[in-house]
Amino acid sequence: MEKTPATGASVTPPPVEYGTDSITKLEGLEAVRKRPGMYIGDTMTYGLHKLVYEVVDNSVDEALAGFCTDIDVVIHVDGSLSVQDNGRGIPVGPHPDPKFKGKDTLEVVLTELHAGSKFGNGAYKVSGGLHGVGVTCVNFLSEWFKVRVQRNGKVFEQGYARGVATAPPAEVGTTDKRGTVIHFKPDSTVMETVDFNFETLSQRLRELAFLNAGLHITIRDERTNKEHDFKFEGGISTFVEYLNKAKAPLHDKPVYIQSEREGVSLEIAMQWNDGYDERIFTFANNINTHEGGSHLSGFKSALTRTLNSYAEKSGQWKDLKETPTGEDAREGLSAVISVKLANPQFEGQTKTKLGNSEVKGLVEQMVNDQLATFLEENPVLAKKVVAKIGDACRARIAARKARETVRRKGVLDGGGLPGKLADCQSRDPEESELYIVEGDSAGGSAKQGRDRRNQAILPLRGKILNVEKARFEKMLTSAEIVTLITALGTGIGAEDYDPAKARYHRVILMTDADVDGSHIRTLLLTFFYRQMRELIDKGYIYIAQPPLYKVTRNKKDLYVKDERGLNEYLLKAASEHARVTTPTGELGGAEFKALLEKVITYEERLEKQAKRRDARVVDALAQATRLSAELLGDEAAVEAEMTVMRDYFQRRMPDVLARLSHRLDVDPENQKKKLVVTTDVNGAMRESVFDHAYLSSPEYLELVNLRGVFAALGKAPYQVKVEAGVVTAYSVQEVLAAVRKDAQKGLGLQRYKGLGEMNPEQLWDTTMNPATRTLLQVRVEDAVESDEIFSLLMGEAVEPRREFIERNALDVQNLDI
Ligand code: 0RA
Repeated sequence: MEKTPATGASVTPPPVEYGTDSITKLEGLEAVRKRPGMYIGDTMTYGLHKLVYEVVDNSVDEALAGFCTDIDVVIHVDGSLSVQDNGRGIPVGPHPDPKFKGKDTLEVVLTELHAGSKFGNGAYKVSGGLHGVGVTCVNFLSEWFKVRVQRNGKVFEQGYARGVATAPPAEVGTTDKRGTVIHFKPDSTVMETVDFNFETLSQRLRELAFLNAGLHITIRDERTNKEHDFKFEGGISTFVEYLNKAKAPLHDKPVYIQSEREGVSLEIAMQWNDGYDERIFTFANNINTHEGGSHLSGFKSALTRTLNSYAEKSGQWKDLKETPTGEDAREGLSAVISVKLANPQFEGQTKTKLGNSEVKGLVEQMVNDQLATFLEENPVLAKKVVAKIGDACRARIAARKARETVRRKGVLDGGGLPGKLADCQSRDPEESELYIVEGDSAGGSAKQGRDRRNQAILPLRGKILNVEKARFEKMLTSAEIVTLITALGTGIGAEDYDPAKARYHRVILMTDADVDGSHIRTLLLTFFYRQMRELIDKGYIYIAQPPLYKVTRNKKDLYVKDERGLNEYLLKAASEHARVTTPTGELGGAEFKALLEKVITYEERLEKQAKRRDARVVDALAQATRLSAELLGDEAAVEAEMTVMRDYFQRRMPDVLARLSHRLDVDPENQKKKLVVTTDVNGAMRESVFDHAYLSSPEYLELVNLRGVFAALGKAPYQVKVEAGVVTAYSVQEVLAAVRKDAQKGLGLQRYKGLGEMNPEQLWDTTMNPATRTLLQVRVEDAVESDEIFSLLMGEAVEPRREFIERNALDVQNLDI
């Protein structure tokens, strides 16, 4: 087993004396590493996240089998990811099948494609879905892969490098827990993307928590300290309540249907709200079928039929001029459909459409039966729903009339372009851009500054109508909206809207960097999201990035996008002449700049950790002490380091020391010692916990590493030579501060408030010139979350909106609502 880990994208063929099973194993390894796309879809974002789902699916299978209640996913700062569960733990010990020649089961599971992970549990064991290749592929595609199993009172560990075991599984301790931790770092020599996306993972984990009632799933991103905690006792009914959270539901509890027929099991939860959107999420074997398919068609026809025949009998629709359509029945409906079946066929462009044709009829029958009964048994609810559908039908007829009137006036069908639009010369949508600009004055500058060949300008005055709160016909009475629709050329509404007619393939929102600007941007995005979703999906919608600062130096102007850019500029300017003298020598130029960048990184990382621990204590420990995970076990050594820490505070921050205490606790989780430091943070006593896990975590080790770099400079104080003279700095942070302060001297720094403050040339140079501008492309990564955010921010319900804003205070600070 002790082989050198393979380092390249492929693996050297094994020596001949290897047994046959080793050869198959290496063939598997080589095959996966040669063509990863065949196993995980692609080597970009999709495939990267697929790796995580493969691991999580194993844990979910443990939950489905009744052995696991908790799954914890962590994205680590070094780009690795871990998944911990409290399932049975992967079996350890010689594999019973003679085929594997007594090799450890753990290693078989992690190195045999298809052999290990499938122990035939559960009739619907297809949760891997598309590329159900299991954890083996993850191992093969990881630079390193570590597994830790708690099972039968013992703890086992094993490590791999690019799919090759670095040693056999080792027993490393005892435990009274069960479960598996898989920690891996995707291999950047085979994966094109290795940057995990917190939102993408959260969306899937949230879904899994909804689809598996009671399962507790958490995700934490140590790069940003974002975290989510999902547990839904009510399963998909809670999912639906969540979809309707920011809406006013028509009835209290979602309608819940559960049934099974001919090997297809069905679960549906649905609830109407008083809004106008239809949002139906469908799943087959826990996989989100974004493109719908036979389960969705079956549901739709049964819903329309059952409701229509119930309404006929009740006589509630007597006055209607037309029979309500399926769309009327689904107005304001939020629903989740989850089917489980033995051999799902996935079709469609993204292979997320359920193809099994027999499912349509089965779902239809099950919904017909159950929903008819439900309506009979719940007449109050049924009456409300039927009335709502009647309203939808009347509104649809009215909207058609309204649209016909507008169309007759020739506004919507390209009969003429709005007068406010300064169109471009090109008629080729592919190369044409539409800038939607806040305010007439910025609009004027943009018109003068643009490249009229392919850039069109549409100034909008003030706030546009909030389409989240308005019904369709009201929307068409808003002059700003009609102007916008006309300029875009797509038409609007179910019957007229055609995204293929878009006159521009880049629609760029250019608003001020203030509260009003971001409100207008949100209103515009709401409009596109609700009415022209395809334009977003096609990647046509962009947000312009006007600069936040103008820096003037030696009569030259420079535009800087944000805080970070400003920092970078200041460092560059300063390192041209600033130098620092330390006990080990003098630094200047690029070397000095590199050092300052490390100090900035250090400060940023420290800042991130401040939420959980007092940053001053973390800084002191990383800087002055030799505390480490290993040291925790040695009480005397910890006490010695505490003396060092106290001395550090005594010299620099005696006020912190005055209220500082510490103790060594035993962690009930693993019987290991942990250090708890109590400090006064703005008048409140706070505990900062330094346990084994934290002290061995990549984020702490990174701080220690950086501190090592700083320590190599020799002991402070340092002498910083800046233009103004020589400044004494007592820490690297003070060095940075001195340089920053110096760089700002003689600089004119202007913070732009509005686009209107820029003249046409400036606007062109900074924001509109394709050669120099940056644009943000608007994407909808998480339909559920976006839906919630739009509904919360722009909808009617006030309480959840406040809650949301409180929860996300930092992110939406400048959102005026
Ligand atoms: C093989 C067999 C059994 C469980 C597992 C694998 C297993 C794999 C993973 C991957 C992540 N978490 C996991 N948990 C379990 C069945 C074990 C038994 O029969 O005791």
